[in-house]
Amino acid sequence: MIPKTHPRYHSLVIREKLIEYFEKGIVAKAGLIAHGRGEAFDYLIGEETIEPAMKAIRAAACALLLAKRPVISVNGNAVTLAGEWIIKLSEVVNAKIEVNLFYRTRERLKSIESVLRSLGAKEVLGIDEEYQATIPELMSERRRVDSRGILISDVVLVPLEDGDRTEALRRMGKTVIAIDLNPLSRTARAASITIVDNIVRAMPKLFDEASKLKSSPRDELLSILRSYDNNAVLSEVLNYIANRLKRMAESS
Ligand code: PTJ
Repeated sequence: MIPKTHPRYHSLVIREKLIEYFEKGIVAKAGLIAHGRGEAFDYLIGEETIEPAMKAIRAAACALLLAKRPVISVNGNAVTLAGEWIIKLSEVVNAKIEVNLFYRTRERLKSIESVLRSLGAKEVLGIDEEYQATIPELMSERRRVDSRGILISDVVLVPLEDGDRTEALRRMGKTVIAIDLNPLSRTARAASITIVDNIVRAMPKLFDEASKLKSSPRDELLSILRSYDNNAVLSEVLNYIANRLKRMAESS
């Protein structure tokens, strides 16, 4: 039991949940390592949603609302850290939910499906073998996609993705929205819109933004999306980190 007064209470609660879900077979072993990497980058941005991330969240909300066939791709870490927000967001932007795993086993697919269903998901793609298709040129298990979901999607939200698949999805002409705390990762660099923020903070904000923008005219959404520049936003993130560290170094 972690005392509420502990200065890192929230961070410790998240770690405990990941360990618990790892023991239940939902989070992959490498998911625990990935989280540690994410935490290190979260320290660098100050564990808050910074302005460049907010710009990306706004653009991502527009892309999802404008999409004809949006899909939210779900893995072990994403369902553990943001399961309920995945469902809420899918409802507001009318997106399909697809389980897509790097460390793919039948057991993990089924466990993640049952977590999503217990949180209220009505349809979960990526489970039924009958609809299995493959992404060309991709060797990892993540090449297996659902023919009703990612295969025919135009916009895909991929929290905690790997670089190879992000690049493969871009080559297929899809708009890829990544949530990744590491602004230097291949995923962050290859995505169309990169939200450099912790999934725990980014998903509720993405839901709020999509709910607010849902009634906006299409032209307004298009204009926000067209004026978005992912390379410029990634540069803003790096400048933010550099300036923050410089200020901290000067005051210590
Ligand atoms: O459940 P599976 O089998 O699909 O496996 C999932 C993992 C995460 C193990 C798999 O996708 C993987 O190996 O991912 P990577 O290549 O390690 O990339 C994960 C990225 O997510 C890294 O750049 C981390 O910095 C970042 N990250 C980790 N925790 C968070 C995060 N980004 C946002 N929020 C987090 N909480």
